[in-house]
Amino acid sequence: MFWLLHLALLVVTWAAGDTYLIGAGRGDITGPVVEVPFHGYASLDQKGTGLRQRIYARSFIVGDVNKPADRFLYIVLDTIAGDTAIRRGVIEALQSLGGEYALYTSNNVALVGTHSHSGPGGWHNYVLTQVPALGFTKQSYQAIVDGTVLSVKRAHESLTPGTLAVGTAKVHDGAINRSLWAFLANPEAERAQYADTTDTTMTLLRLKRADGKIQGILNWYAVHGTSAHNTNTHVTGDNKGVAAYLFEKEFGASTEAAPGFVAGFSQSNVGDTSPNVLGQWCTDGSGECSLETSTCADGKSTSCHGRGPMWEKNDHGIASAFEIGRRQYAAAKNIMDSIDSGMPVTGPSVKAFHFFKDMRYFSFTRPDGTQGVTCPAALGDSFAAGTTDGPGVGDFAQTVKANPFWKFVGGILKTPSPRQKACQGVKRILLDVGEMEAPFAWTANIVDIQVLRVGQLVIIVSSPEASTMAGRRWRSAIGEAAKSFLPAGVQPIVVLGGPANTYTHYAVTPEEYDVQRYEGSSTLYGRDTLNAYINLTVGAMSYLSPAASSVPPSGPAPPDNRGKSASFVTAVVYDNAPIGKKMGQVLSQPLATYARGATVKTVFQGANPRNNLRLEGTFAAVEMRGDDGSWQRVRDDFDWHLVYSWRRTDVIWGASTVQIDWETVDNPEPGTYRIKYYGDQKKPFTGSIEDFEGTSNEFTLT
Ligand SMILES: *[C@@H]1O[C@H](CO)[C@@H](O)[C@H](O)[C@H]1NC(C)=O
Ligand SMILES: CC(=O)N[C@H]1CO[C@H](CO)[C@@H](O)[C@@H]1O
Repeated sequence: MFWLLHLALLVVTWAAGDTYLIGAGRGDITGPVVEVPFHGYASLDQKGTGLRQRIYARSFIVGDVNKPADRFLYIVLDTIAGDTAIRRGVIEALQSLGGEYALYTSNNVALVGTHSHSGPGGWHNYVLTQVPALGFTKQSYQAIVDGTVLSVKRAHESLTPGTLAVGTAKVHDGAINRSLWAFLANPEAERAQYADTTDTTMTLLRLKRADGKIQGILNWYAVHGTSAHNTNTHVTGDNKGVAAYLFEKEFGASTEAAPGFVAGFSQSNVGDTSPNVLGQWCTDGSGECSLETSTCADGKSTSCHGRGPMWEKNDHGIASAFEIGRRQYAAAKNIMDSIDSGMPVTGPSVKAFHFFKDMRYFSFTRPDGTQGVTCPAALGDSFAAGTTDGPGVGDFAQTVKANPFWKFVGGILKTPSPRQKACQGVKRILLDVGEMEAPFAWTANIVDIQVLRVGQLVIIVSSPEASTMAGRRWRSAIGEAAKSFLPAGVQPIVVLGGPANTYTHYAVTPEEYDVQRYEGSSTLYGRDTLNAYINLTVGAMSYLSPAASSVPPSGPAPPDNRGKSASFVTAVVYDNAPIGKKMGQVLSQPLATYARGATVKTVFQGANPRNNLRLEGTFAAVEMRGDDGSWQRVRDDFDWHLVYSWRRTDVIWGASTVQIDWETVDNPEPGTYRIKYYGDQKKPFTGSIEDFEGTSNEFTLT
């Protein structure tokens, strides 16, 4: 009798929506914005020269009100990807805080990159990704770890009972498929099930507190963070950074939003998507690039470039990044308008599982019953060609002489073993990274396997950049498995977030692998990579069932390479103002009057911003004069349209300038304004750091 009643209650709960513990928080992770190579395109020339937009960690916590230890922490980082070094650093820091922070463990923490290609590099665990970053830059690493931990603290402190709802919208103009030739290799019957060649659905989760305020939103949509080109040298979160900025700025100021409202725009099955929605064109004037190989008249891919919606601006892709970000922001706003009639998240329990798996010769049973096997990591020769969004890490040969990091790693290129060659099948191995251990591991052979669940929402946490079709197959397999423990009639909602936890390049379908375009060539563990991820995640789904009371064995720990590397980024020696000039002095004043829409330009005597990252603070600000004559800050480094640029003008003397540009296209009120610059000088001889500021003349905006 009792159990019948219990069952009835359970059914009611599933139907009516449930209360969970919810929390969200944001932290600044902006590392050194100058002189450090950006991570993404792997172009050594792409070293930072300034900041367009601070980058952030955004943390979301969902827990079971009845069993608060059952929770997960989903972190969205404005970085290229999640990473083993960062994840270790964050979990260690949370564990050392003790108390309830000990609840955040490797089992339930997911670290997901937005895949922006415009942030400082040098924080990775493995050699391969350190090469274009000139090694391991502690300052870069620490900024991300510290800012992430702060975002978790804020999310944790905001924890309160609340509800979750899911809504969706189509974003047709946010991405195109950049590897259509490979996509077309998938079976026709399978392709016929879908209208589009990339996933056009944005899925949004709203976290609403019991007091009616909205603590945050978290959504998933697949589009590469490559709107800004490999010639952009200002730090930004690319298109997803724009979307989050627009959403937080507008919605965060509304009465509906709780204090500390956070908007997370998470990446999804990003593999073969491009934000360059106007297609791929040859810069030599020969029209569109070839479908099959993305090459131009000269037979090479170097002059083939994707075009963003604002490509004609010729501004390193900045306006296109804004536009692709705006489209995602607009979709998220649309979902919010009707989410109360959307899908409430229902059902008892919050569960998570994570374990490590060594992918070297892992044999398993494929969905069709045949045997599959994965291989040590390797990159094929199409990897060197890069993509139409920009060259990959692959211009290795060109960087051998120029890059001092090569002397450190020895430049050893290994000949693959016969077993490895056979295992990788059609892939023509260029870099046998999974068999290279000198001076330490070149890339991950041990991967993260993780899935999270709250109610009927299931989140696959994907280390690789899954291609469109790979993501579809993976989600559908996980959805089928989830049905075994969801009540009859409750449809699972399955999303995929990545690249997460450790970067393992790509995962394409076996059919796409056979085509060996860039994404297939970068599918590290061979033709069965995707099937292996599906086998491992589906095989562990019982840990997500409401009845589950244990977590899987953690598996072999990946190597900790944080102490093993070196940095070849030169330290700041000192800063000096030229004789007769002062730090912060204005060298070029703004005009007296501007019409709104114009760009206000001010140049200051400056110092190297690496002396103090000013995390949670600002290098640049705009102040507006109030009626009482007092000055109020109205813009800072958070704002996309306030741009900070640093330039070394005298290397020997240590002199530099800072230019602050305010693009007044961001709806300012007419009035009287001034520009502020905040800097930190490294003093000659003593090496001590001293802060200073600069203030421009007033100007009028009409
Ligand atoms: C994964 O492969 C193993 C080993 O062959 C097999 O026992 C298991 O059933 C497979 N799991 C799934 C979910 O297919
Ligand atoms: C439906 C769709 O988005 N198709 C596009 C896929 O990408 C190619 C270019 O790579 C476009 O030409 C298609 O229009």
